[in-house]
Parts: sequence; C-alpha cells; structure tokens
Amino acid sequence: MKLYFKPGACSLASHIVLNEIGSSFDIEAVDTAKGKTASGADYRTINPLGYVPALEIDPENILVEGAAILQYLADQNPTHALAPQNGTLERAKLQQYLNFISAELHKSFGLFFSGRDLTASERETGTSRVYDKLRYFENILSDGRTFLLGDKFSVADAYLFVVTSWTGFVNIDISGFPKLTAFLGQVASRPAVQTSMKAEGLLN
Ligand SMILES: N[C@@H](CCC(=O)N[C@@H](CS)C(=O)NCC(=O)O)C(=O)O
Repeated sequence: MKLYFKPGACSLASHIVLNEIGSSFDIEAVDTAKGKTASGADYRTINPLGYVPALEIDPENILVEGAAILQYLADQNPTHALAPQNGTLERAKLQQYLNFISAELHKSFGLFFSGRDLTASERETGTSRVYDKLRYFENILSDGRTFLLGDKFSVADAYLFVVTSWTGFVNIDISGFPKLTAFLGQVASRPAVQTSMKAEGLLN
C-alpha cells in the first residue's frame, strides 16, 4: 500500500491514520505543481485529478478523495476503532463531520493557497470565512468532549487536526477558539501524528 502525499497537505490525515493502524505502508511525495512524484512518475497516471491524497492499494486499485481513503482504512482495520460501524447513527455523524471538513472548512482555505499575494480586504473576507467554519467545530467541542465523536479518536479528528493546523501556515489567529486550540494540542501529542509529521519533514 502506498500513500501519495504533499508535506502538510490534507494527505497528512491519511498518513496519520496509516500510522495509527500501524501496518506497513510506503509513502511517496508528489510535486503537484509539476505533476511529478518523487521517483519521477507522471502523477496524472496515478490520479488524473492531479491532487493528493491518493492511496495505491495495488496497481489496479487507486483510491482518491481523503474522506473515502480515511473511511476505507478505518473499515479495513476495525480493531483500531477509528470509525463507528457502517449503518449506525454514529457513523453518519462521522460522515457529517468529514463532509463538513472537506466541503466547508478545507475549501475555505483555497484563497490562502492561491499562490498570489492577497489584498487586505481579501484577507479579511477569507479569514472571516475560515472563522465561520471553525466556529462550527468550536461549538461541538464546547460540551467538553475531547474528540469529535466523544472520548475516542476517529479519522475525522485526523482530518480536522490537519486542516485546522493550516491556520498556523497562513497566519490566522485562532486564540479566540480555545476548544479547538486544546484539540490541536491533544491530537498533536499522539505518537502517530508525531511520526507522520516527522516523515513529512514538518517536525525534527
Ligand atoms: N477533494 C479532494 C481535494 C484534495 C486537495 O485539495 N488536495 C490538495 C492538497 S490539500 C492538492 O493536492 N492540491 C494541489 C496542489 O496543492 O497543487 C480530497 O478531499 O481529497
């Protein structure tokens, strides 16, 4: 099994989950701008959409879309209990969170990764959009739960951790979100997160 990734990108969530599971896997970095993998392959032959993550299960089966990869990994490794059982209300809640992270929170960072300098007004509007999405999670965590589904870490926490961490890269101050800040610290301390971030060159 091989994960195609870009350091610190949303693919880090799949990387964390692979390390949470602890089975053997390979990783290969992708230069998405050039469309090349670290070994020089044309990345479009692996994922025609050009973005990460992509999980090569075997040469004939390459899974894309982070939310699908995360749930596939959880379902294939049920002893790690990284997702509630399919068909349950709890599983639907996990999917609710994964979908919100992907379609709402993740997308709200698009402007900041556009590769151009933002005007003050664009930055203000963009920050306000990110805040609107973060507030949804701040409210969920405000009942005292440690993770999105309660006391148990799930694949949605890996994804929320990665995307919320981008606020640090784009200089968005999240000190007004104390529950989310505590959540980031909690998830960052997990060995699987440390291992993944080191492997991606994000930590020493
Ligand atoms: N819908 C996709 C979106 C994946 C995505 O946005 N990937 C970004 C990194 S987070 C990417 O590879 N962008 C291309 C680039 O950065 O050049 C998913 O959820 O997996």
